Amino acid sequence: MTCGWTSWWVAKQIESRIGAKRQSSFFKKGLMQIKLVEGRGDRVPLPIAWEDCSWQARVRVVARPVRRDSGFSHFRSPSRVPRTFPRAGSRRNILSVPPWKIRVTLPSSLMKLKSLNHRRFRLGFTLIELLVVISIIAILAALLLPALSRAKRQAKIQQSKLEIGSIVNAIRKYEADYNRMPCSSGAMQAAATAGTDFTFGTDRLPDLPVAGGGSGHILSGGTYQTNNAELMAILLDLDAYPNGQLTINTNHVKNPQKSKYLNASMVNATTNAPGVGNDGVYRDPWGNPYIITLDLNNDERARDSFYSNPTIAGDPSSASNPKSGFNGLIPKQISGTYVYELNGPVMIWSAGPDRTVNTALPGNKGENKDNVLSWGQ
Ligand SMILES: [Ca+2]
Ligand SMILES: [Ca+2]
Repeated sequence: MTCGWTSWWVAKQIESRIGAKRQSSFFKKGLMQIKLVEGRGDRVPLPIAWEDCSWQARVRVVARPVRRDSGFSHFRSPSRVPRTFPRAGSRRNILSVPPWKIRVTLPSSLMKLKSLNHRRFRLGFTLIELLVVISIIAILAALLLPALSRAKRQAKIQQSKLEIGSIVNAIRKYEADYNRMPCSSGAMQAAATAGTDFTFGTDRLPDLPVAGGGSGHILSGGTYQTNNAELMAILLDLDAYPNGQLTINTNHVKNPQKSKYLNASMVNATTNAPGVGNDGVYRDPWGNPYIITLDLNNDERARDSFYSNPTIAGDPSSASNPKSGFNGLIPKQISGTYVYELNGPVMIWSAGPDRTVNTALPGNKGENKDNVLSWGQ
């Protein structure tokens, strides 16, 4: 098979080299024939055949015809045209059509001239074939990219679940060793004053993107606000944060056994980097801080400042009043209103792949649906 563009190009070269006008060129039974119009209008069929294509097959005339003496009678009939074909595999091949000799020089070993009786094969591609291959690759890429994106998303969710589980285990081990929760005196006092639990929220951090109204700031409790860096200082036994700021665990006052309860990756960054940053904040795979709530009023229930909201925690499919809690949360009546708590001492959650929360939707809807939780999943 010969690519059409190359056929045309070679034909034009032959035409220019021998100074003849090309009437037409065509393929017939795999044989390219170029009809020339010379002198008295004789048609000169030049049998040329080659296999494989190349973009720049060079053609050079090495012997010019003696026009009048030999005339064009040799070529009046295609049947009288000597069918001389180049030898297959030679770098330079002579197409001899007396009195002309046309040399076709192959630019690379990819193009080989062969006789028509020789078995054909090729190593090159036509433009159409290349376009077909490119189109197939594009279609496969379009099919694979969403699957890869989903796989990457699931991998991050799994990573977040593992990290949340590791934090829960670290807190429970610390509690078992010291018979207290790993937190500062400020958190303890705030919880005691409010008579409730304490949430390590987004203090001194960018607010979570929020839908449904509100600031997206996750409150801690009372007048004392902080984030999970305090917890990490104790669980990782950090005397100072990587940025040099002293922690609440300076001189190991909160962890005198100097035990490292958590194996978290430390990252040389302050914002939006997964892992424990220079500021000591443990961020999820999407760069948002883990929100952690500890039971500090010792009732073995944790009340998170976000998921205690009945709008978020109430199960919309429940017909009862109050509604059943989303993912196992328990409604508790306080001063005529209901809040929701977890039947356990620790709650940890992440805003998930969309990095967003919604204050007006239940926990299993909208922006809250992809949140990664330490409970009920
Ligand atoms: Ca509690
Ligand atoms: Ca979310």
